[in-house]
Amino acid sequence: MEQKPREIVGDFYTPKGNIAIVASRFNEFVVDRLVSGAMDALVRHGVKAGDIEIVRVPGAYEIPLACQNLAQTKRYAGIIALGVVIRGATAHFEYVAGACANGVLQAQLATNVPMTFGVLTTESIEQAVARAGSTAGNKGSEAAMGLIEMINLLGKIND
Ligand code: INI
Repeated sequence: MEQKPREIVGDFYTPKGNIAIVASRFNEFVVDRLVSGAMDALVRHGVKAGDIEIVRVPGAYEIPLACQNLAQTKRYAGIIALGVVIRGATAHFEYVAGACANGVLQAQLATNVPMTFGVLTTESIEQAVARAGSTAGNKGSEAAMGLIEMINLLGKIND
């Protein structure tokens, strides 16, 4: 009889445990739309609003350290990083955006707590608005969906 490989895939059932959203205050009016998108996706997948904590940091550069400290408390099943970095707004775009992306990656690898990256890195504020719930979807809800999938995938891998 032909054998098939066993496939391990994360699903979108309600994940167990608390979820933290780390959101930067820089470009807050756009970040808030990402937060709304993430909350909406989590709640519509059965996560109770009371099991979600929103943690505010000054800018995207500060996101990784907050993620790492939250993960170290072991109180969270997963963490969503949300922010907006706009190239035109700063000469050190690469440093802020790169440090944020690298830092979140390092924090999740160091703590083994899944983290997803909903930090927009765009050329303009218009592009950011488009990706925060208008013409180009909502990267906050995408980050929330990615987190649910990763929490459930890691649950299956470690079962
Ligand atoms: N932080 C952002 O989140 N987005 C930006 O576009 C941005 N710009 O343009 O500079 C930004 N800078 C602040 C940075 O994240 C830190 O908060 C600051 O450098 C203090 O460490």
